[in-house]
Amino acid sequence: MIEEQSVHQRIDLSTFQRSKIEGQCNGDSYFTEETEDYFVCLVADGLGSGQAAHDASTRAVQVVEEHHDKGVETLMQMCNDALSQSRGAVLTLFKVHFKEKVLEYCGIGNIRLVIGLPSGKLVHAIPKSGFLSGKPTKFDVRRIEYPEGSMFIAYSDGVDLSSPDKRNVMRARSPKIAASYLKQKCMETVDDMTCVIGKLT
Ligand SMILES: [Mn+2]
Repeated sequence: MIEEQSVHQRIDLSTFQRSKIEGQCNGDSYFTEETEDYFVCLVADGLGSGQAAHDASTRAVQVVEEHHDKGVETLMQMCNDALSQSRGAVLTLFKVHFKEKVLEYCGIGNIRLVIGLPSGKLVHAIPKSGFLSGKPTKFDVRRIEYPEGSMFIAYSDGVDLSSPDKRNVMRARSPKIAASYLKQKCMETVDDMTCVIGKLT
């Protein structure tokens, strides 16, 4: 289990990852970065498992790491290009613009993104089905306005959350508390798992 906690200027963040088989390489990869103006997060799951899956998801991470100042749609296109001649990957990318209080997101395949508003309402980002491997694809970027205190959780398909689980996460006082709750829940590992939880302050 690999865990990280960090409090940036605007985002309180907690993440964890676990490989399907302890000690083996994880086919999931993620990346987060906060700048003065925005926060960007990518969660990618390489198709299959092992090294080839890891290589695919890492390619997407490298793109976002190097070019996170670009727009969501451009980054999706660049990730897609980077994934040609690879196993392919599913991924969700989102960018939070602090000044506008807008979250922009785009997803292909089975990476979940749920946003919990302070009112208790949950917004489920609906990803497009399929995966990226360099084939021409149109990307549908959505945006929502978020009030201060909203939370988000992005996770790969190794994590299985019920509706009560999601509500518990969003009601938690901090991402760290939410992550420790989920780690208990997700003891049974059927697939590589990655979970990124954040609070927008
Ligand atoms: Mn998976």
